[in-house]
Order: sequence, then structure tokens, then C-alpha cells
Amino acid sequence: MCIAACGVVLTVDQGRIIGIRGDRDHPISKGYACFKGLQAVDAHHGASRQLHTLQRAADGAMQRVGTDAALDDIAARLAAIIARDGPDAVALFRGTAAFHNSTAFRMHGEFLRALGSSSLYTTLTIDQSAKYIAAGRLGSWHAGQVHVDDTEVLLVFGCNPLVSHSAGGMLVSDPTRRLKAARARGLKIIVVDPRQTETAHHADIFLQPLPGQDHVIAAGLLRLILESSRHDAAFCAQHVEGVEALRRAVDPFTPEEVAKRAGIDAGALRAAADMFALASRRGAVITGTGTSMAPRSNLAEHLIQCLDVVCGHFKRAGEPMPHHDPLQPPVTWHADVVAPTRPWDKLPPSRICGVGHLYGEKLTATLADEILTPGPGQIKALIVDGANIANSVPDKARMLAALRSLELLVVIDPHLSTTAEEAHYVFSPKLQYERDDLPLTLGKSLYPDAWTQFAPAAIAPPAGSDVIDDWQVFFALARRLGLKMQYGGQPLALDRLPSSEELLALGLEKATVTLEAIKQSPGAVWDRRDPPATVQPARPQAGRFAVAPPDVVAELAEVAAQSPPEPATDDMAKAAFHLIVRRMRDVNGSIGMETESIRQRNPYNPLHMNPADLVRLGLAAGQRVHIRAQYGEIVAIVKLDATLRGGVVSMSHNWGRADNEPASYERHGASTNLLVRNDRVFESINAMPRMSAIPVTTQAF
Ligand SMILES: Nc1nc2c(c(=O)[nH]1)N[C@H]1C(S)=C(S)[C@@H](COP(=O)(O)OP(=O)(O)OC[C@H]3O[C@@H](n4cnc5c(=O)[nH]c(N)nc54)[C@H](O)[C@@H]3O)O[C@H]1N2
Ligand SMILES: Nc1nc2c(c(=O)[nH]1)N[C@H]1C(S)=C(S)[C@@H](COP(=O)(O)OP(=O)(O)OC[C@H]3O[C@@H](n4cnc5c(=O)[nH]c(N)nc54)[C@H](O)[C@@H]3O)O[C@H]1N2
Ligand SMILES: [Mo]
Repeated sequence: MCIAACGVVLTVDQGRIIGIRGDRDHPISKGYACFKGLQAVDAHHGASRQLHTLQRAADGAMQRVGTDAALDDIAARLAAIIARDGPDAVALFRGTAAFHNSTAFRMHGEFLRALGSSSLYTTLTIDQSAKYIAAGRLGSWHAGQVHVDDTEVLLVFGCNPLVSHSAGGMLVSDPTRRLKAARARGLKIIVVDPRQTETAHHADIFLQPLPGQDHVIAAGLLRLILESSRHDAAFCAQHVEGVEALRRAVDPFTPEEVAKRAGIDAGALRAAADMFALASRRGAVITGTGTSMAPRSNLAEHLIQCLDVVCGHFKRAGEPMPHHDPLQPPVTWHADVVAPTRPWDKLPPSRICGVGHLYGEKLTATLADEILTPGPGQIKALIVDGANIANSVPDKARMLAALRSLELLVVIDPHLSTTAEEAHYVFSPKLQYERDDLPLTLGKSLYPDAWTQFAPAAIAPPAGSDVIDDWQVFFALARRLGLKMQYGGQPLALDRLPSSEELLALGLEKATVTLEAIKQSPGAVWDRRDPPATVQPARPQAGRFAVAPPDVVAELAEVAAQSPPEPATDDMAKAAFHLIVRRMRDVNGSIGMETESIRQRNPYNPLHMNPADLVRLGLAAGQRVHIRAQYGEIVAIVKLDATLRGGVVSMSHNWGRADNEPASYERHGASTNLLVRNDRVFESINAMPRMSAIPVTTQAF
């Protein structure tokens, strides 16, 4: 249910899961599993699960319908839309739950290709898409970063892997034990976060800035490192373009200037630069949603990645590589730069904002407007798999209006989510232990050591239910539409329903192992090379990092020219805060919210506030407050959180229902995406809205 993919052992009795525990023999998670993953009994057998195919009746109520009848009608409507408006009018949204489902994941692309539609949207473009922009502008190191087990210093910006299990390739499963072990062998940690997070508790240096200042802090760190020549000059000479231009661009960001803007101590900034650059030649930066969701996220991500670049913090020739991901084609890794490609420079702009598409996906922040704006390319039908976009996409009011205006909305979801409630049809999918699956793989391994494991269906779906595999919806529509489908590079016959296992096997066309071989081993499978593969020398045609491209330099100059806002003093300003993002330990987005045992511990999403702020405003924990932003307003219950910087409040996302009535807050929570507008504050290129560091006021209800 989350990227960590911890190994578990199920106890099954008469077709029901009756127990679940961490798998002690699993090479990565070693018995570790967290609370949310251990709620499989309730998730699979609980009362909140939707077991039938549903259709919205004329009066708006959801009623049961036969799965085949639903598919017949959907196919007929899709055919009419395509004939009238072209295939791009049919869009698909892939959400978190579908990222954790290999057959669905693969089928999405094949289905859209067969339709001829380029309208693929996923959560990636409202997540850490700044990382794609940074790689496209700066370039990337072919052999990758130094892993947490080998590095001497970690610099963490806006990421809390001890709760999120989500520092890809670094700290995923069992993060606390792994971090403690690394600390015991001497790892130094620097954390930059407005909240003293679980991760920050292990930090040697903790900077607690105002949110939305990561670009300023990174510029300041770069200045300190370059000014004192503590960068890796030899590495830069060989692999980096624009160091002098970068030096000039960060010059205005003196420690005192950064301290003033970001609200941190200049001495602590100096100490962080010393620790990151001087004390170590082996280090790594980690960023997360905190940096990617605040304004100027693309600039921040670029400058933070530049810290690794100027210090030459990468795997060098001759160093061992981690195990190869057996699901990926074999790769020889080199100690050189994959040149920046800036693919968006060659693309037409989106008709809404930002670019037309990014690495094969359209931008999710533009989805509502692509549905609402008439003209060529307007989306008329949308299939949503494993996402709750009514809650998760910024600017909820506009997203809801868009969903309601669609000619056809089809949702695949085990719950009547806020999104499913708006749908014309809802299909009920098999859950994780009812389907055959392989762990997620996105090109590069998400795990510090690559592994894979066949997870066979452990139980059958509930008797009498209509539950189907997600991929079957697309397969069945393709058959009805008479499409020519491919799967795993081969034509896929549509006259015979394949098994999921067949599809998994077909999907491994680039893997170094067959599904049969993976199945031979009941546990996790490694592609062990003995001796392990090592990083090969740079290739003659290798690229160079571009640390100071003109658009980055121009944006930095714009920032330098803006004077930081004066601290406000009036009464209203006392109630003024920055609202920042945070993950809740017990749910993954909204996955788990409907599960009874999880709900009991987390009935709603509280607003976290620092005790001193509460006293200052005369508020108390447990009290209801209005949260007002420039573009919207919600209600929440206050929870004490002494780890927050004063003046900063935080609240988790993807809660709330369509009506967002204050009266139902204790049952459904409130939606922070009502406070975000996607047509006002967004980044260039990727149209990333301002989802963190949102100015708000809070007042007693
Ligand atoms: N339990 C649980 N795990 C999850 C998820 C979940 O919902 N629950 N969601 C999954 C998903 S989809 C994702 S993308 C990952 C995300 O994983 P992370 O990025 O690690 O997410 P968070 O734990 O919210 O950490 C973000 C941090 O950024 C800080 N922050 C906020 N604004 C700023 C800022 O402007 N600057 C800086 N420097 N910091 C800031 C917050 O205080 C917070 O500590 O987690 C995944 N894992
Ligand atoms: N304001 C704000 N908005 C955010 C964020 C934020 O930090 N702040 N974070 C963003 C990020 S990083 C992400 S990744 C997105 C997440 O956005 P989404 O992926 O849209 O959100 P989830 O809430 O994870 O919704 C997952 C849905 O999948 C359903 N589901 C659960 N299990 C299964 C299954 O086995 N199969 C299928 N088919 N469905 C299943 C659940 O019932 C739920 O409705 O939200 C983004 N939105
Ligand atoms: Mo995410």
C-alpha cells in the first residue's frame, strides 16, 4: 500500500485474512511493518469496502449494475466521444493505489496508446515534479547518489522519511533502524524543515526556517561553499558548466541575508555548509514534498541538487553499485553526467499554463481547466484508477466543478470516495492480497538494494462480489472498442481473457529474470552479481551539469531584487500563519481513511499549532478554528504540536468530502485543497501550484 513495500506474512483461514505480521526473512524490511500496513484484515474484510459495480441513476443515487452492462454503456459512450472530439478527449488518471499495481500501471499506457490519446495524468505532476525539472535543466549523474549506508553526511530538505518511508533509493522500509545504524557508523545529518520532525530528532544540525525559503537557504549554502573554495574543483572542471556564473548568481545571498529572509541563525547556516562540504567528500541531499510544494520549488530543487554537484557527491568510477533491479534491463553504470535535455523547450505550451506535457504526462494542475475549457483537446471522458482527485488535486472547488461537467466519469476504487461519488460508473477492484503482483518499479530502483518478489493472490475476492482486477476494465473496454492492443511489446489478443500472471510475465520483456524464476523463490529475489558491478569510467561523449542556466539565474536575480517582507505588527497579522504540508503516519494519502481500525485512531485531519501561538491567540487544543486563505476557507480542530516553528501551522491533505460542511468535519476532516488555487500561484514549466507555505489566518470558530 506504499512505496516501502515491506514484506509481510499473512495468516489465512477459510479464504479470509486473519493475521498479518512483518516478514523477518525479508532482506529489506527484515520484519519491519508499520501500523497502516498491518490493517489488512479490516481493509479487505471491513464493512466500508464497496463490492459491486455501481451506476449513478437519474436522481443521483448510486445503484448496482451488472459489470458487463456498465462496460457496454461506457464503451458506447467513449466511441461516440472519440468519433466527435477525437481520442485526446478521453483522459486517464493514475493515482497512488494504481502505482502499486503493476498490471494496472502497464495497462494504462497500453490502453491510451491503442486509443491514440495523449491525455495521461498522474499524481507525479502534483508531487515532486520539481525533481524532473531539476534533472532536465541541471542534468543528472549516471551512477547516482551515494547511498545512505555509504555516505558521511545527509542534507535533508522538506522530507520526513521516518514517517513517509519515501526518500526513494535512500530510506524507504525500516527507515529508523537504517538511519540509526548509519548514525552509529558516523553519518552526520542536517535537516532543514519548519517542523522538528521525527527525522530532525536524529539531526546533528537542524535548521528550522520559515517555509518557502529553501531556494534562499540553498543559495546561501552554495555561496559559503564556493566562496571558500570548498567545492570539488577537480570534479567541477571535468563535469560542470557554469560554476562561475553560479558563484555570481548566489553572491547576494550572504549568511546574514539568508538568516534574515529565512528566519534562521547565520552561524547555523555556516555550520551546515562546513559539515556538508568540508567535513566530507561523501554526502547526499534528499528533498521531499516540503521543497516541491512551496513557491519557487523548481528553483529550490535546482539549487539543492547543485550542492551535490559542486561537492562532487556522487558514486565514482570503481565504486560498487547496489544490486541490479531484476525487473529492469541490464545497465552499465558510468561516472559521468547525463546531459540536461530541457525537453519542454521543444514542446508546445499547454493551452492552460505550463508545458503541454512532461515526460509523457500532462500536468495535473491543468486537468480541471482542460475539462472546463472548450476548444480542441477539451476532455469529455475521464477514467480514474486508484486516485481520489476530487480531494487530492489542488483547487478542489474547480476540480469538483470539472468532474461534474464531464460527459463520462469512470472510477475504479474500493470505496465510495469523494471522487467515486461524482462518477457515472464505479468499479470495485481486487485489493492487494487478492491479486498477483510485483513491486513497483519506475526505471530506477526505489530501494537502496534492488529486489523483487512475486506476491501471489493469497485470498479470493469476497463471494458474491463484482470485484475485478483494475486492468480488466481497460481490457474489456479495448475489446468492445475493437482496439489493437499491445502488452510487453507484443500484440495482445483480446478474444481471450488472460490471467494476471500471464500479463505480469509479458510485462517483464526487459527484465533480467523471468516470472518463472522469480516464482521459484518464495521470498525476495536479488540479481546478485559476484563480484558486484562497479561504476565504470566516464564515457567520451558524456554531458556536463549546467548549474547556471539562464532561466535559473534570472529567477535567482528576481528573488535577490525582492526585499523580504517586513514583519507585520497589527492584530490581523497576529493570526497570520504559513500552512505547510505533512503526512499522517497511519494513512497513505486517503488510502486507509475508510479502514475502521485506522479511522478509530484518525477520525479527521487536525490543524497542528505551536503551543506559544495558541497562547498568543488565546486558543486551546481541541478548539475549532476557521482557516482562511486568500482563495478559500475551511474549519479544523486544533492539535498541539511543539515541534512546529512559531507562525507555522500544518495539516494533512486529501481529507474532506464534497460538501466540506463544518458539521461533518469530525467524520470526514477538511480539505486543504480548498485553500489552493491552481490558476494564481504556480511554477513555470510544470504548473506546480502553491501547496505548502500558504499564507492563512486562523481564528476561533
Ligand atoms: N504515512 C504516510 N506515508 C506516506 C504518505 C502518507 O500520506 N502517509 N504519502 C506518500 C506520498 S504520496 C509521498 S509523495 C511521500 C512524501 O514524503 P515526504 O516528502 O517525506 O512527506 P512529509 O512527511 O509530508 O514531509 C514533508 C516535510 O516538509 C516539511 N515542509 C513543509 N513545507 C516546507 C518548506 O517550505 N520547506 C522545507 N524545507 N520543508 C517544508 C514538512 O514540515 C514535512 O516535514 O510520502 C509517502 N508516504
Ligand atoms: N494540498 C495537498 N494536496 C496534495 C498533497 C499535499 O501534500 N497537499 N499531496 C499530493 C501527493 S504527493 C499525492 S501522491 C496525491 C495523492 O493523490 P491520489 O492518489 O489521488 O490520492 P489518494 O488519497 O492516495 O487516493 C487513493 C484512492 O485509491 C483508493 N484505493 C485504495 N486501495 C485501492 C486499490 O487497491 N485499488 C484501487 N483501484 N484503488 C484503491 C482509495 O480508496 C482512494 O480513493 O495527493 C496530492 N495532493
Ligand atoms: Mo505523493
